[in-house]
Amino acid sequence: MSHPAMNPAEFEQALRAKGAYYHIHHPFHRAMYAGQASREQIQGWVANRFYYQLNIPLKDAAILANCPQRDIRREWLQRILDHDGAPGVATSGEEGGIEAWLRLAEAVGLAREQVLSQELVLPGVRFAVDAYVNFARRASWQEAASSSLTELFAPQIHQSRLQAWPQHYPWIDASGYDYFRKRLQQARRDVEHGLHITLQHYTTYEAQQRMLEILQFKLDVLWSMLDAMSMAYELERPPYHTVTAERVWHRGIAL
Ligand code: AHQ
Repeated sequence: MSHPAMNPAEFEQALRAKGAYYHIHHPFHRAMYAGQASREQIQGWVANRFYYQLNIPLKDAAILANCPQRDIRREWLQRILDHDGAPGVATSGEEGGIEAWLRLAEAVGLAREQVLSQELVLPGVRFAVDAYVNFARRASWQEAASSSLTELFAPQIHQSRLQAWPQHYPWIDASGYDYFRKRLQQARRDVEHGLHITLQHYTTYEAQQRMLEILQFKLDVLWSMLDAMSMAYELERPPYHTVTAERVWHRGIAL
């Protein structure tokens, strides 16, 4: 039995209702906002989230590669510049989100080199992020564009960090908060564009259900990243903890 399609307002409402599952509600995030996170937990979160930030431009480049529409590409391109920084821009503050995240890493007491080495990235985080990038490579550009709409809920999460962290974690250098401040308006602009594409593209009930399934997949990506961090940094069950007390990653030959 086929259902009538939701109208744009109903469809947007259904998308926003998924906010109930946003990772702002994850215990790891709740502990962070409540000031209960240790220095190691915050450092672990920053080092692991770096892998997500690093991969956003690859995900967005996959969307560009799959999109034949110039007008969409010229808007979507901004997302890559937001993270990688505009070419040839040396002025401070314009080096992009990945550089700003490295400043956040230094602000929480991590060394840039260690974060860039990805040695702290947990397998579960890597798998979740890689699943997101590989989805974007394989899916239609519209489906991949829609999967970014977890950012409908992102301004609130950035705002909550800007409010909670300075009071709970005075040991974090305030220069590290530039990233969250920048994302406040970038996320709002991205959502406007992503929502426009999404509300236009999915015009049958079945297609709309498919999109809600895609949004749930992305919510699962974000939630499971924090599950891996909870195992390692809260439950003291990092990968291979029954075998060794050492952190395990293949060191390979020093190139
Ligand atoms: O910093 C974030 C970011 O740059 C992006 C890009 C966007 C996407 O394309 O999927 N999603 C996203 C998100 C960022 N920050 C997360 C956070 O909790 O700080 C939230 C995340 C998202 O909501 O998808």
